[in-house]
Amino acid sequence: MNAKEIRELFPILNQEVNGHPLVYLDSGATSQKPIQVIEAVQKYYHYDNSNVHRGVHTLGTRATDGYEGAREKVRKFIQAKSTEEIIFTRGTTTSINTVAASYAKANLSEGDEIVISYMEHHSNIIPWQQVAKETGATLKYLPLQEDGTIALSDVSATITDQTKIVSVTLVSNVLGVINPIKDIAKIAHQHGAIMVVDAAQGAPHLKIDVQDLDCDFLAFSGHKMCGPTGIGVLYGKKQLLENMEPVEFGGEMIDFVGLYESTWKELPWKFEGGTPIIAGAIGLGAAIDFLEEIGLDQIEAHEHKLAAYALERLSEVEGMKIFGPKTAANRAGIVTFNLDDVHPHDVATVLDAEGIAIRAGHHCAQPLMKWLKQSATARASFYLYNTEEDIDKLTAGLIKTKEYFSDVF
Ligand code: 7TS
Repeated sequence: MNAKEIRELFPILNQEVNGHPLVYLDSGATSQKPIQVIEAVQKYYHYDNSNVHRGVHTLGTRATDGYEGAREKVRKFIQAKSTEEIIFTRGTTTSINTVAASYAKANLSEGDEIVISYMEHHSNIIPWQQVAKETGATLKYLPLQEDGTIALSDVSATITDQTKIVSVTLVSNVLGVINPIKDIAKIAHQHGAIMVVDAAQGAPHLKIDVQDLDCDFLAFSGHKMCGPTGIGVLYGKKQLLENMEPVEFGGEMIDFVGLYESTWKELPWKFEGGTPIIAGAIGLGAAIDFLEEIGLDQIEAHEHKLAAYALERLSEVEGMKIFGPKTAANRAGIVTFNLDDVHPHDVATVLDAEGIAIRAGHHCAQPLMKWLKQSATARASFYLYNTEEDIDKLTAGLIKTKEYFSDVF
């Protein structure tokens, strides 16, 4: 299937916005959903809706099978050893907060270090700031090279025997950089630290093998990979999860409840307090089926091609400044830029009038904006349904924006 045929499977893309066919270039914020995912969620509510793990009735069994079936799909998708290692959460943010609140607060104390990088999303910064405040641990940043990439020599120089947690994004949501997680994990482990991976921008676009990466925790969100909002995943190595306390307490996660003491269910359910996100998990399972049918290799190659094409076309626009690596090598389908003195919000507004959706702002990465010496940037992010024609329209829209603002000033 080519990108045009894939696009046909996304009903939302078949519409006009402000009198122009929609060009959606904001998949980094959230992806659109194919008909298969929409129908899977609809079918669940239409025929199977029930609570899980409790009913002996038929609908309860169907809902449980759908929910637990989705867990197995996730396990296979990231090559985890066991479904005990797959915890459903609300998304990447909740997954990272779970590691911070449970593992980190129990295992860190004064003198310990947490290492993250300058390119992290706020969701992979603030939980660690909080851990540092509460435990007395020190938060350290991996520096970036001039093109925004991380050098392994800097990783080796930053991680020490005092480092207990290293948490880095697989793909930057601003620079599009793909980080050498496997190598970073190796260095972390040599110092006895654990490796946490923010895969919010990685899981939708790259084949992930948690055993090959040898990461200890990995977090991602369903909504950025064709699935519904409100569902995400925390992968954790069984041995670590077994020794961690739950973060949420209540129904679903207990084994026995006494008046003053209770015991927890086994993995993964001890981390899933309350009625879980059943429809979300089923939708995520359908999204995984969809992505695997197309093939993660094909998706990655397609985005890589689009990134290379976008770098080439956008460079034609006068006054264009593109951030991150100059070539598409080691880049996912994200291109962030600024156009001379035109504020990125103005760029996004003019493009919107042309039916083109991009993101403008700090992209929840204010430390990175500081490093880039920008208060805000514009970002185009691509997915499997985007085409070179979309990038041609973006380029034309940016030339128009530039002309418009040159006339104004
Ligand atoms: N980590 C990265 C690298 C992200 O890009 C995002 C969301 C998150 C974590 C948080 O994911 P959530 O699903 O829990 O919200 N990034 C973006 C973005 O780039 N634009 O909007 C959301």
